[in-house]
Amino acid sequence: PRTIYLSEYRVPAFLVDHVDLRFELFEQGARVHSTLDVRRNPDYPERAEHLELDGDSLRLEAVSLNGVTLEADHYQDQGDKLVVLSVPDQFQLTVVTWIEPQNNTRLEGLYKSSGMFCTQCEAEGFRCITFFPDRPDVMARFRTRIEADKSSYPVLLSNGNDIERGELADGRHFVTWEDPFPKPCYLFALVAGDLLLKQDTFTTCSGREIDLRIYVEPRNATKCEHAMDSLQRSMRWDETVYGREYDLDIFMIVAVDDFNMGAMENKGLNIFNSSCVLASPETATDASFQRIEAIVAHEYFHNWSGNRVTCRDWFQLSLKEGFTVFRDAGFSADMGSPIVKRIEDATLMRTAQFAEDAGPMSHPVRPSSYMEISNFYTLTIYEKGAEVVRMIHTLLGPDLFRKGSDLYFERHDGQAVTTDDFVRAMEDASGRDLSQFRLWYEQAGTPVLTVRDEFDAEAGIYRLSIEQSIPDTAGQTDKKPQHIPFALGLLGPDGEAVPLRLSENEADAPLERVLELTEARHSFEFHGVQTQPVPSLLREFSAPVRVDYPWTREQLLFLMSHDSDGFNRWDAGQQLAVDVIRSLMDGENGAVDERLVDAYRVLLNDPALDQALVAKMLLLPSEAYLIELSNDVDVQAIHEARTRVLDHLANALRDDLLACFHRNAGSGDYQLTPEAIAGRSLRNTALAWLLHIGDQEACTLAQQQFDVAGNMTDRLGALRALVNSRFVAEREAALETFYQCWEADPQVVEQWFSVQAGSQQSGTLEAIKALLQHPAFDWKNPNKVRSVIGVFAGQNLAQFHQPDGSGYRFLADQVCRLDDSNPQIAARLVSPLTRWKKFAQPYCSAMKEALETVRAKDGLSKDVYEVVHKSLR
Ligand code: B3K
Ligand code: ZN
Repeated sequence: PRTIYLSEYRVPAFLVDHVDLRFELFEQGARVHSTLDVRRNPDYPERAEHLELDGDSLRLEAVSLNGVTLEADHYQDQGDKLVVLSVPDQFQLTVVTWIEPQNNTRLEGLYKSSGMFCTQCEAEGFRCITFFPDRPDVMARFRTRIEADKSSYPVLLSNGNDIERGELADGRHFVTWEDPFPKPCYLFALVAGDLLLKQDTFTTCSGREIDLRIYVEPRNATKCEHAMDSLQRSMRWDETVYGREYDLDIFMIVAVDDFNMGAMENKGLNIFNSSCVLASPETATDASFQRIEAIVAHEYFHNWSGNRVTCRDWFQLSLKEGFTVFRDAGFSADMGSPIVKRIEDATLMRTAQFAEDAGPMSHPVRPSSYMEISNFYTLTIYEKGAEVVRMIHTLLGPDLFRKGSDLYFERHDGQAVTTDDFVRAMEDASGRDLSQFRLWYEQAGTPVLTVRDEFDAEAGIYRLSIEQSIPDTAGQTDKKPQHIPFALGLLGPDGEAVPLRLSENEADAPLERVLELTEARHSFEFHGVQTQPVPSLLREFSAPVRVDYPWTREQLLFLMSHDSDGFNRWDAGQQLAVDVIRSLMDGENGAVDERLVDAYRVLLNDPALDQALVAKMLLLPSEAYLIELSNDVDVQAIHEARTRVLDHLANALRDDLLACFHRNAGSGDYQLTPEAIAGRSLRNTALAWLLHIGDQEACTLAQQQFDVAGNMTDRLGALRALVNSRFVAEREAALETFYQCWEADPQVVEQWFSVQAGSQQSGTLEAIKALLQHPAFDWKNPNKVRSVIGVFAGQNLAQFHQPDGSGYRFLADQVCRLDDSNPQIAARLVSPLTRWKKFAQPYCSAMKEALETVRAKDGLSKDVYEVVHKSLR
């Protein structure tokens, strides 16, 4: 496969002003008539003789230019390109193609999912529908006419407004849609099916009434309320916080079962993975409610950050994704608990994005090359990209940031632009120089800040030295220092905030500062400090960096109970737990530090603490995070040490956990407030810990909760606790009952698969293989594949990393199998194997061997090829 480079970017040779599409949909295939109004791009440096259009898996039926059918010697059908020879300066080109949506298992372009037609065009799926300049800087107005059998496909949807509909012969009908906004073809969408409509309205800030529609399969009629509610709140929030009003008269969401990603922001017609839109308290957990709220918001926010202002090329993907993730994070924080949201985001960064940044697929937020763009929808583009925008927000402050975003939207409305354009708007609006800051977009790798301090009691000076270094990553060495906002505070002996005087007589010194690091080495002096303070570093995770500071356990315990920054209280608890777990791995048979037990006891018993924060603080660092922090990783050793700490805590705190369980019994009705969510989380954590140590009383409580729970969070919490316990008979009975009860609901069955695939007890390789044979498992449905294979290989680390390599061979086999039907999913699944260099023997060699078997497969897709080759080199 060919590598594409950012440096090769050229403006398009031809522009398309208007696209007229006509789809004839049949069971045995679809005929697509496409008429393009094309003209030469005046900005293209030379005169291009021929027009080149992209295509993929298309059967070409006819080509005509200005209404005249072209003879075969006037064009070349090269399969992935249609070249129309010697074209005039301006013309109309009509292309007719035949495609087979019913056989499309890649789920890119036009395909069928549970009987309905739907599309996914980002990044390069439109070329699977018709020949077109499939690049985001070609923006056109689309008119789309859809024709299909009326009884099977009563609902026919595309972008924009429906302007005409009518009957056709043979029981067929048509609807024509027109989208007044020019857009790149990756935002095109079409849906045809027998769908139920849930409708509501939204009145915009300027008083326009928007018709909001959610289309689902009829059986899902009762699961749309939360998505509708989330949509309305997102629309209001974007008006209030960013001044962005919705621009069409209709906004539609369609839920489809087979979908590679979470959702897609097609103009006016968002298409969602069912699991990211459908929810009811009986069937969805708190986590899915929150996920749905965030994704509905994310896709809605794209209407401005992505659609009105789009990307010039796919190297700029983070322009829309990083910014939109930043926006949806702000929304989620405002809708729930900001601390919890920040903890979740920082956890994802530190466990998964840092790992990506240190692995073979590492790339900058703005990559400079790729083979397959689908492989670059990564945590780096999305989450690190959002952190980069967040740092701009921190450096500018909220008001100048808003001025910057207003300028960005105004200056670039209707354009396809670059991350650099985004930064320039921020600079122009604020007057700040972000030239060094731009390195965040260009350099891959996670900066390491080495922080050391000393206290000069006599002079009353506390000195902090900070050194930054950025590790070498795949293809990038000798990096320059980056511009890092570093938030900190100092705590005095009673936990009080110490004023941060950077000069001797500074009056009204702040209690928290954001230091701006720009050099490889800085030192700061804080004056007028009476006693040795405890530093609170990188508050709220003010930059996506690692901090190396020689913490003592006393300091961490102190921060855990005194830091005014809730995030750092949580972080201190994590560091302490990491330290305790690691010391068990180093020293043979060391005992668990009783101070950790005491700290957890306080958390469990002090009702004055923010319970949402407590619920997070009680969760021990995950195995994935512990692995990320280590080199030459022995997974089983990490698993055993972590399990020992968990055992010890659960035994020592048994009564406190039971009390916590009962105290958080919850009231009857299901609420989604941070308090209610925290209560359920605490209750289920307590249950899980107690079942972990085989507590009989807790087993009975779990069975009761499983039977009577009025919501899925508690029911699944009980099931998960049982499944992870040694109560075999109870576990099997609960799994059986659960399936019987929910087998008709795909979203619930996915959770049922996940619980088993993630289990320490039943999630063994044999059990996983059995799940693949289960009648509810479906290789063509990405959610099912993810809920079994993805969860096993990506989350059940102790079971996946078998010293004999059986877990790895299993994964390699499944990747090869999926590579033929759905390469995008296959390329994502292979990722746990790509980190082989990080692991100790025998894991390391066995992982590498498994990767080599994937590499040896015949006809490997470009997607998997790129990941496997980069990992083995
Ligand atoms: N923009 C889509 C991602 C589509 C990826 C296709 N391979 C979802 C989102 O980020 O909103
Ligand atoms: Zn997005």
